[in-house]
Amino acid sequence: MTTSLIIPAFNEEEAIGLVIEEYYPFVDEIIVVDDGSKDKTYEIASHYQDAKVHVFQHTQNQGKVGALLTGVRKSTGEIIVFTDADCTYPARYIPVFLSELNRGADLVLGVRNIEAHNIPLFNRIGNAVFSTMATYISGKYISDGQTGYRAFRKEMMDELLVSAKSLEFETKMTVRAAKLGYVISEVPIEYRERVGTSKLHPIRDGYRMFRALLSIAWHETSPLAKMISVPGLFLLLAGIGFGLISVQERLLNYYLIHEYYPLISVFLMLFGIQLTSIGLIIDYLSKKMDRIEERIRQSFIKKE
Ligand SMILES: Nc1nc2c(ncn2[C@@H]2O[C@H](COP(=O)(O)OP(=O)(O)OP(=O)(O)O)[C@@H](O)[C@H]2O)c(=O)[nH]1
Ligand SMILES: [Mg+2]
Repeated sequence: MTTSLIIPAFNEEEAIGLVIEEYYPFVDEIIVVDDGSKDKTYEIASHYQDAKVHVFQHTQNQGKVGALLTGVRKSTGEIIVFTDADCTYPARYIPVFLSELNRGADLVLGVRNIEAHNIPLFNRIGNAVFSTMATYISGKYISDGQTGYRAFRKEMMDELLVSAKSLEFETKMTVRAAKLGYVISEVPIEYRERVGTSKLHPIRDGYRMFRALLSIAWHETSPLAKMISVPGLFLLLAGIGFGLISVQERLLNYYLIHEYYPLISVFLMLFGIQLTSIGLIIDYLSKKMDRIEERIRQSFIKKE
């Protein structure tokens, strides 16, 4: 089976050459997708073009997911490996990934356990939140759902139908694979300090992370649970609103202009909390049912 490595690269002139050289002996094809870089990334990568290394360019920046998908489309291998263009993920794990795939894994994740202090604090917090969410949604323990170093068979990507444009891509891919019953294998890997400057902007990326989490929660929550929880959350917010108005009136005027507001506030908050909790319980049970169904389906497939 042939292996294609996909490297999305955005302004990585300092690292891209080192990454191509390091991975060269381990794979059959290297696809570099330059994501509209403003520096010399494209020129440097092009320098390595040969029968094995292919370099593609987005004229405009499309983000990491866009670059990964272009890479998958252009690749010819049966096995796809994703890595980053910043020298953080060592190439020496590729043989381990491939042997995991041969042993029956469908998706191999490089779990950043070794030298994990090299992961920026902001990313570490994000990873913890995403991985907890992935574990809750999929029912399988996922320790690093956001890792960018992963290997899988190309056809799995088509079956997963991951709809994501931003940070949620990696976690959604992991969650969907777990939910559809694919075997996930975790390989502990070293995470090195990045070469070149970090592109993290706490505010911009914090906002993106928040949106990504909302997107995953929205897509993975059962429809009935949403129908109950969403109105519940609105009632809770309205209750808090009435409560805050009462507190403000009490502090500014020493008496309440709207004397029924505290009562309305408590009523709305209690009702809101109840509805939200019922929604969450329904969601939990429906996820459990999905898993039982999946297990029954799997046991039928094995018997056949
Ligand atoms: N940030 C960013 N990365 C992109 C983009 N397009 C492709 N990439 C590549 O995606 C990979 C991951 O991006 P990184 O900037 O390393 O993101 P990170 O690992 O979360 O954070 P740092 O390494 O601290 O910057 C790198 O290989 C980038 O070159 C893009 O639009 N933005
Ligand atoms: Mg990085």
